[in-house]
Amino acid sequence: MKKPLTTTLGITAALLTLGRGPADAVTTTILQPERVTSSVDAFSDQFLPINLINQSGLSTSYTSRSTEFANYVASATHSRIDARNSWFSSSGNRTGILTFEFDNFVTISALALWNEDGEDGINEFELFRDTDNNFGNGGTTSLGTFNATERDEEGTISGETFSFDATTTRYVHVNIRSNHGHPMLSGISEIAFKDVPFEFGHLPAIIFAVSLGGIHYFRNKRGSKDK
Ligand SMILES: [Ca+2]
Ligand SMILES: [Ca+2]
Ligand SMILES: [Ca+2]
Repeated sequence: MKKPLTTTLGITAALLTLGRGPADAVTTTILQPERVTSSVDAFSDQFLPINLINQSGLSTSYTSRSTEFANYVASATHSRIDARNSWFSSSGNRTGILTFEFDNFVTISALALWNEDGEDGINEFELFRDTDNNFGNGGTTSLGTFNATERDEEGTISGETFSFDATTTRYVHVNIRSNHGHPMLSGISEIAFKDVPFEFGHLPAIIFAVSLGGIHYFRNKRGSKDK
């Protein structure tokens, strides 16, 4: 009797799931996006979205995919507005969508944020992964809704981590829904992501699962032809 292809694929999927280990078992590093765009204009040429990902204003620099994530976010601070190294939306736009892009598919499990200080810093935002860099054409999956802490106007800005279930994607949208009270605009100092590295130790299990699925499929196909 022919085993349906869906059953074979189901077994393969289950084995693939078993092949994945806990992400926390390996060191996670900080990941720098390649590009960032905004759905709204910047306040001026001194406050472009690139200031969000180029490490401008951070107290110490990091090396993407090398520097350990948690320790870095806990210790690095960002300077305040004076140094022109943050992003600000144009006047009249307190909300907007920032789109981050990686050169290849990456697996990420957290966003690191250095907010803007004071009431122009962002408050509520929803995070999405997407099949492309266009928020408006669908293909999005929500990774969660979060609230960023309001930062002291007088001090340097501390990093903050927002965790979500590990996901593989090339595109991430930050949909900014509110700020901490500024009537005209919103700003962010820096954003990076937590990289979940590919675990080579699980490669044999994944190859085995895929092979098994293929063998099941072709055996069943041949078996049904014989009868
Ligand atoms: Ca910056
Ligand atoms: Ca401010
Ligand atoms: Ca899309």
